[in-house]
Order: sequence, then C-alpha cells, then structure tokens
Amino acid sequence: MNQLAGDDLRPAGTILKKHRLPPLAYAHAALEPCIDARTMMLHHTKHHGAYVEKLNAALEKFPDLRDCSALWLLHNLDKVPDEIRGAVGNNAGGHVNHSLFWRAMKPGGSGEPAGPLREAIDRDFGSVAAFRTRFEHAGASLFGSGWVWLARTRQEDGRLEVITTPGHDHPLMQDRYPLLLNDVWEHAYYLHYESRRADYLKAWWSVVDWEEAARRFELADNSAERLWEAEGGQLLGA
Ligand code: MN3
Repeated sequence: MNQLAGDDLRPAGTILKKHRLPPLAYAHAALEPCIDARTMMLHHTKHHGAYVEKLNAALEKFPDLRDCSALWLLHNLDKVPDEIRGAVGNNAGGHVNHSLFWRAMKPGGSGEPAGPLREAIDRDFGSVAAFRTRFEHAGASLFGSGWVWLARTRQEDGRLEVITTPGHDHPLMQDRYPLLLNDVWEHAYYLHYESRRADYLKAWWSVVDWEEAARRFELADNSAERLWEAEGGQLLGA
C-alpha cells in the first residue's frame, strides 16, 4: 500500500510497526539562547511525543494503515476511515511537521543561504533580507496555531513562496514542497517570549540550518518521486 517511504514496509512475520518519536540531533539546551532548553524538552518529548502516541492509538484498530508512513497518511486522508480521519490528520501532521522542524535547525545555525537556493531566493524575493521580512510577517500574522514555510511550488517554474498552514497542515496539501519551516504554535515560544511571537521569529534565524533547506531545494526540482524516495521520505516528513 505504501511505496512512498521505504523504511515503512513490513517484512513478513514481524510485529506491526509503530510510529516513533525521532531523537534530536542535538541537546535540548543546544539552541539557547534562541530557544530555551525547557521549551525544547517539552516541545519534543511532550508535544511531539503526544502526536506520535495519538497517531499510534488512532491506528490501533486499522492494521493495514499501520504500515504507512505518517506523510503518506497525511497525503492520502481520503483513504483513511471516517472515524479516525480527524485524529490521523492532526497527529500525522504534527508528527511530520515536527520531524521536519527539528532538522531545520542546528546549534549556531549555518549562516546565510548559499548556492542555487540563494540564487532562487534572490530571484523570487529580491534578497535574503526581503525574504526574511516576508517570512517573519507571515508567521506573525497567522491567526491562531500553525506553521510558516519557505516552500517551492510544484508548478513548472518551481518558484519559491512564503506560505502558512493552519494547525498541522503540510505544504503538499497546497501542492508545494517544504524547504524551511517555523512553528508558530504558542508552545514553541511562549515560556521565553510570552506573547512576543514576532521576537521569536526574528531570533529564530540564528539557529536555521540553511544546508538542510538547500538539500531539500536541490531535490525538489519538480520531481515529486525524488523527494518521496530520498532518505526514506525524510526530506518531506516522517
Ligand atoms: Mn510544535
């Protein structure tokens, strides 16, 4: 059923898989002072952890779907039974987006975007500074909980756009590939920034891993298959 994330295929005779909380590649305190250690600990183990647990609970009675990656489920909600569609949409989305989010950051960041991604940013936004302003504005203006993204359209021109998604929706639902994302749910910033979401968005650039965004960009050259297949689907989600 699922050919989109290679590590999800179940060898005969093994127990049904469960979705797992991916480990962070850095310590909870490693993104300070931009993101404090307690926020990271709660965000990763409690919030992301709860999405994983609830996704597994929703799939408990549907063994066929337990072989599917979270990204596949999110992209194929029409094939998910009515009674769990809402729970699967919310929690698969939470799992996918947070898995991308942890990898979008690294301690100390990686400076400025470079190479073909930089050229595309300059082409489509005018400059990196103009892109950042647009991204911060979109994130700050998003009503309620959601995500702000640098995304690449799946149209032929492959232009870059800043978009937002409500809740845990994913850019593929808007026919776009994710390159970079920031979480603007209050749980992502409230302990340190309180209601100052705009300050969080501005500080966040110091921990962005542009090399990861560039890897996604270079694979997203209008070939969905390459992104789906690359690294077991990891470049698109979980
Ligand atoms: Mn979050």
